[in-house]
Amino acid sequence: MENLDFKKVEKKWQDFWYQNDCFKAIDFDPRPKFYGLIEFPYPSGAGMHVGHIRAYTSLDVVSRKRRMEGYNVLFPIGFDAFGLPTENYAIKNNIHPRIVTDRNIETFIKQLKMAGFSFDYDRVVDTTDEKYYKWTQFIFKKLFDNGLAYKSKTYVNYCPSCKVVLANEESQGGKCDRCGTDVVQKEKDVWFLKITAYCESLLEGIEKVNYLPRIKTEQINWIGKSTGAEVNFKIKDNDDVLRIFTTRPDTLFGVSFMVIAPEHPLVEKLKDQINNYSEIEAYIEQTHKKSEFERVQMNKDKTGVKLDGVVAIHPLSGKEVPIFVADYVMMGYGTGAIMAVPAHDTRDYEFAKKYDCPIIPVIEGGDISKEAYTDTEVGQMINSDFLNGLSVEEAKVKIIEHLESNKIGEKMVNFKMKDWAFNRQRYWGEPIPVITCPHCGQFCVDEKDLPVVLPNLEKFEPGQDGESPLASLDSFVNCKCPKCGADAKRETDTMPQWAGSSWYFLRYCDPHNDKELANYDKLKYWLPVDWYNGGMEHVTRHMIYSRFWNHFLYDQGLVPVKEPYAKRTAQGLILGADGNKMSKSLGNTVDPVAVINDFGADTLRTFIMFIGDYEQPTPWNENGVTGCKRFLDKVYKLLEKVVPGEEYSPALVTPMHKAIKEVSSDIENGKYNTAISKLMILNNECSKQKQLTKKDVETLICLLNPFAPHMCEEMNELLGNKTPLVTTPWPTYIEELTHEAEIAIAVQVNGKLRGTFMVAKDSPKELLEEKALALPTVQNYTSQGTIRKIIVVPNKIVNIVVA
Ligand code: ANZ
Ligand code: ZN
Repeated sequence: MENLDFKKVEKKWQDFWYQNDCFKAIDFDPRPKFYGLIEFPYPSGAGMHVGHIRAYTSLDVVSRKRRMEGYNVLFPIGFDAFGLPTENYAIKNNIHPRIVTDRNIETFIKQLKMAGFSFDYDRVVDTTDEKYYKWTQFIFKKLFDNGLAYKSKTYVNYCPSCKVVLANEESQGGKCDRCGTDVVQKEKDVWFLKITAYCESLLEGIEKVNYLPRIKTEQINWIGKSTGAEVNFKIKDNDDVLRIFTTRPDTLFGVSFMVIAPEHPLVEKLKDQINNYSEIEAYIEQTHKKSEFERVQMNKDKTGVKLDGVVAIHPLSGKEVPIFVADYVMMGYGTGAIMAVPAHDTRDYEFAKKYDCPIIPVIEGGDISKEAYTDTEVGQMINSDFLNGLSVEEAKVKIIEHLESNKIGEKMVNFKMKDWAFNRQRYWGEPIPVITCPHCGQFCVDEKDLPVVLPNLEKFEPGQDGESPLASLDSFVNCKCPKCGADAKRETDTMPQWAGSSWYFLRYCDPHNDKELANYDKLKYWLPVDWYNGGMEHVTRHMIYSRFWNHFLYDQGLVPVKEPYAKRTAQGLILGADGNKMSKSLGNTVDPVAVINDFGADTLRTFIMFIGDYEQPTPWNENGVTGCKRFLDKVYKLLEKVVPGEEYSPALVTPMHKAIKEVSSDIENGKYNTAISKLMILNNECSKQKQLTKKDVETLICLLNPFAPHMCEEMNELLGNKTPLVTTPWPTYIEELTHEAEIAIAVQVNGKLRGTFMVAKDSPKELLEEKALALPTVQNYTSQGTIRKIIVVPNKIVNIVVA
């Protein structure tokens, strides 16, 4: 028998699937539904990389299995196509980003089809399509009309030489990506979305969904809820108060100084009383050169300046407390001011050592001559007046009671998450649909006037002085106020990269609707997404932003479920063969299209699922590819041995039932690699037989089909079956038939036979050990000494050495 001509066969089945709409999701179909979602790609000019293949194959496997199980499957694909790389490419090559985007999308679709992914290509969305971003703008309008979009001053990365605002990824290491000039922080009035109004809602939702534990943890930390208190410290000889946020109000008696952020308004306000104001100003100047990331680094050298002439008063002891300005305190968190307790906070400790402040322990236990004592579990309060003798938890309750009844402070909750800076000063993004009229003020364009279309430009270069390129197009900027007819101006900032991806999973449910963002009943049928898979790098920003939009749309009655994603998993990176992250400069990249051309899509898919634990980073391995190719070729050759028969060959009954059970559960649990190794074992069992029944081979190819669908369809046809595997039922197993007969295991203690027990063949070592130690005849000996060693010979003997 000839080897499989994979080029011909893969093309043949791709044509078959698409011409027969095999992957079409059908609205309102009575079968149970399954909605599998992968993170839609950014259509870069480089086309697909192997990371895409890993991310998409897993849910393609699940989706193909679900179809065989009788589900109506929605497995869609689209393109997150606004963004910088395309824009920069367009500028460099003087070509319109629209043309670049269309070209890239076309390449992507061709490549996705080559890989045999079972997407419903009738539902493709493109975030840069007017018909799509009309609804992105509509959601912005809803947010705006509900007070959740506002303009505010902030600092942006700015290149004084190019005169443009830079995204974080364009200003790494504090240098402009374009010209290398030092980036400065420039104050600018920009749009924000009030995601902070949804902190509690987003936290509560995490309790109700099935995300991997580490994903939940990342989201919880990102939202960053802290419970503590705000406390007022009076300023001496003055009516001002300095309000601080602390998670440790119990340590109030350990305060030895205060720290305020360089941006804190009190600095400016107390200007006249501060004797060393010029020194303070110089320090603030320095701060503006640092990024927030640099400022909060734990191990960096602490710096600060003491206010000369202004002190605070401790609210309980009445003692004077010095105030410092230091950049390790951020204005954007809490109140922008802290009470410093060097004995129990590491940053305060380092600062106190450097600036010679007293270190007063208030919890007994640590050795504060060496480091701050931060353990809150053990230890009692000391040096703390009415708190003495209490535990930390008790002291927190008591001090908050005291602060509240004396009106010195109150219990307070704070969140790390800030409002979402929702703006770009670039061309290739959704225009923010806002008009400012001298008479009517600032408002969002009416729904009937959406979309505000991105105008055609000759040049896409960023505008001058940090403005968007749209600001230079008078015909776009100047408009008539739709309310009063006066001359008005359009907003020229565009939306950030994250906008279009914040609701694409909704659009997939009804991608061609031009009346609504999606029909409510269709959303009700398809939502929630049953399984969402993507990268760990997207579990905070993208997932939290999109959950926020969905919560909001749910509150608006536009979406039927609050939590959009019922389940979320994440794939590990595919590294280069050298173990490093794949990168052009290291020359260790792998082109998936080349692998498809050389070995076939089935081999690529199987290999990428077999390469290692799905969640872990795994290096590429050329030998693994050829190994998988050999495995598939061997499976194909099984056709040579087939004789008619609707039953399993007697020798294969157990292996078949066992494989069905284990491959099924491995796929459900994301253990794709072990699913494939079990198929390899089954294939070896089959190869040992002189003859195989038709049923033997059918079951094997049904189980292998989600991974290597082209070859399996071809084999199914060669077996004479009329129904393609896409719609062939997934095989079932009988539990009793999944076990081999039991075998006897001997147990020796110090070389003497002390018992035997029966167990299933090929039971794991741990089980044999456990069963051996549980035998009463063995325990007679083990209880009299200590077990030194246990040697297990699988399927034979357990040897216990007792001293
Ligand atoms: C006194 C204290 C004593 C603190 C102690 C900690 C330990 P979370 O919310 O967990 O991150 N803090 C408050 N506002 C700050 C700001 N704007 N910039 C930098 N640090 C700030 O931690 C809150 C703690 O971080 C607060 O509790 C405060 O220091 C500091 F033994 O107050 B603590
Ligand atoms: Zn007006």
